[in-house]
Amino acid sequence: MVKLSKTNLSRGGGELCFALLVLAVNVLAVHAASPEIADVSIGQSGSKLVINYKLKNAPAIVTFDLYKDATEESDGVRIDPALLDNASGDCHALIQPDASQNRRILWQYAKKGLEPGNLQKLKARVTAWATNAPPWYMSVDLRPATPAALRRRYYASADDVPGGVTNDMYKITHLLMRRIPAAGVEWVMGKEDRPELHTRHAVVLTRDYYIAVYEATRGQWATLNGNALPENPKYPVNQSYDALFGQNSPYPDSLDVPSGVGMTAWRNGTGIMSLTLPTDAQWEYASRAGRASRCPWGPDNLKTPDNTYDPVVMTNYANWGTQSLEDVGRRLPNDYGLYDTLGNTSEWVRDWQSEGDNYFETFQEQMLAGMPVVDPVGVSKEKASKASNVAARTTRGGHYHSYWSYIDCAFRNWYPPNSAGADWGYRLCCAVPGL
Ligand SMILES: [Ca+2]
Repeated sequence: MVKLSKTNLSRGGGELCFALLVLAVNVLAVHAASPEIADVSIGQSGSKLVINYKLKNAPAIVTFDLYKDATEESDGVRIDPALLDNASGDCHALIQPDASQNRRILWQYAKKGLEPGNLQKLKARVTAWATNAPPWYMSVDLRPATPAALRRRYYASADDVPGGVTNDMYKITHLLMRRIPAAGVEWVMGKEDRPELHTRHAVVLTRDYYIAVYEATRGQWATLNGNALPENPKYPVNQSYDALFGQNSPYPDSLDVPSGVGMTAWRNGTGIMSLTLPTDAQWEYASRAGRASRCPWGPDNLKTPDNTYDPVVMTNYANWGTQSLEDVGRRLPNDYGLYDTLGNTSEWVRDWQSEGDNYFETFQEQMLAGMPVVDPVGVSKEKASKASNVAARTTRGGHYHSYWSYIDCAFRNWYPPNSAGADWGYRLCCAVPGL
């Protein structure tokens, strides 16, 4: 639905003569109760621009874009989202529907060095994201003093994330997560030429999920717990699987997480009760970022003449073969904007080791019927124990001192769940809606 209107503004005794063109757009949602934006208008309050709107029908996460020099035929010039990062009010958050209530987004353009003369012929595009398909980025403020209502903010794209996704705040005081478009996509997991890994097989994940842009860091863990920042706060935090989920975690037989463990602290500190680690399949899907190739940054053109992969190119993307952990986010991201999936630390995922036959036995019926495996959660503890005489949890990706052969989206390793040390880190994940 599109709504167009024009408004003139005045401030004090001066006539600003903005020619305002207002455009409201709502997201087409699948369900009957689709959120709808209505009655958008632009006004001014002091040195703030005010965008008014109403939200109808269903809760939604509301974001907005602003354009200048717009016409009825053209959006004009999009105002750099970086200039809008001081917007406040009813935006970038979950809003409840109320057709009788005007919602307001406030933008302090003067604090960005702009004057009304820079902002002619404005057009505002207000977007309501259905809660089952929320914006692509979610930022969670980990500082305990932050009021719960302000803790979670949502952004339409990487460009809209305040300060940019590589800002240090997302490595120390905030948790930045990216929605992974997984629902209903059939993809191929595993690797044919690595018999110790899963044979290639089709998988379908039935839901999107949010996953952290970075490995969890020491600084984030300290912030969450109200502690002083440690040395190297942007290094990955190293915790064992047991430290996160407790000894004898019953997963996948039960999702219960006892009190007093690391994951409980993450959940209570963020207010996101679905926070956890990705499953093995969720991790690999996110790491591949839509590619079938060994590494998420490119296909065979990265091979050297002797048919191995170019370690120099790998080094651009992954901290491997070095002597030390490093700050997260120093290398290049994959196509989903995730950093360090294949290097720095190997990342715990939820599953028990699910090697070869003990994994495929779990899905024998589907596999024989040629069907994809749906939402795999790995094998039972019993099967994991049988495979290697000790039940071990799975880790994914290589680490800072690993071999080049570990730098592979299909690479999988496993360790006793009480293993703790610099090799092991993790990447948080939560359900959509993570609201
Ligand atoms: Ca990693």
